[in-house]
Amino acid sequence: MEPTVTESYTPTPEDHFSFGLWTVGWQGRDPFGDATRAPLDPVEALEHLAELGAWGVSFHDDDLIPFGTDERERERLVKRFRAALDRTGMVTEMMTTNLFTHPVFKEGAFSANDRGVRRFALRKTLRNIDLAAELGARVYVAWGGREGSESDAAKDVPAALDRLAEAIDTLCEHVISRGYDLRFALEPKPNEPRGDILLPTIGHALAFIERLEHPEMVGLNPEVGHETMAGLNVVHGYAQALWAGKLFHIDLNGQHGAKYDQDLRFGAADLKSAFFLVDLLEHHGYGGARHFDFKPLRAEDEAGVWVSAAACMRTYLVLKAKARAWRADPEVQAALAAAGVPELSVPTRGPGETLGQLLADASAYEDYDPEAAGRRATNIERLDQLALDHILGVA
Ligand SMILES: [Mn+2]
Repeated sequence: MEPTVTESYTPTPEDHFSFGLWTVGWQGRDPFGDATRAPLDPVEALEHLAELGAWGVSFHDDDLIPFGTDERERERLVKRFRAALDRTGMVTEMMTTNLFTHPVFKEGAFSANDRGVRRFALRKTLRNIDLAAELGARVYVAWGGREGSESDAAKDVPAALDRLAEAIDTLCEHVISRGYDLRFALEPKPNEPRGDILLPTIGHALAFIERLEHPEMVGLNPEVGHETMAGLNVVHGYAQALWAGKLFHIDLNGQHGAKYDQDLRFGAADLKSAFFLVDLLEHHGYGGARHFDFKPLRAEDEAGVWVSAAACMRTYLVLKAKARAWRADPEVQAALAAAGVPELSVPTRGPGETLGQLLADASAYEDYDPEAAGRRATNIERLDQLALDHILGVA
């Protein structure tokens, strides 16, 4: 569709787009190759992202304050970053902890077999939560990159889950005791860097949260690529998190199927899934940041980094406009009705219908014709093709 005056696909802070400092700051180091780009100053990242129309950033402690930095230098770096936030009008909407890069975390952090490592990981996180509160972040993400194993012999998984729960409970206790306005979001991932990671999918994480001392303070930060790596339907996963009231934050990116974590720019891999994801988020009232966790291709130079960051936001806005047009199209509305989609919102039992009435309703069973119902039209193919037509711009 043609963009209107209000749909120029130019992002503004009202769109609530945010980026991890580690995304545009990724130097392209991978298991087989050295960095292809120079380090990026976090303040420079803020300035570039603000120019492009982003609203905020997120970061790991070590993205701003290198591991092992002394107290005086830490204060200087935070002060300088804070001044850049004020200058650019950008917000720190989310923060998280790097519990995966330093060799101390090689066997895990909150669920490491070594108790000293677990206590160190807790203290590193608690310290950064204080900074998150100071900078006004509202969400604190916990991605357990090293929480897992390659050997089932070397990890007592129920005990590891106990320790993981103990850690999240401790973080919640800290937030409550300090009176911070901060919620936690667990980020599921099936594997990489560990062979198998604990809480591998949205479903595992949702079940884990129910066992915590403060489940209301803990939600999810699902990532498009991570669910795709697990071979799962991204839209279904995000929808269930939303349905459970647990979609506290999101990571948007792109991934071609079940292979290494590609972190492609949003929409670059499965456009159809990206369309339905944006439709879900916009139509079902997701209120959090539209946060991108991607890696500009290693083959790109520094200019290419900003091209890819701008493209993430542009694609989201284009898909948002297309999703709106899809829902407003009378032909689509007729096709949705023909496929019975709106009927799913009608409860299966009638208003006030008792179990006895259901059991006594001959039309529901004794007189029901399952053979005829088995022959009914579902009209899914036509509806799905209409979605493709909208995505392709020929509707
Ligand atoms: Mn990823």
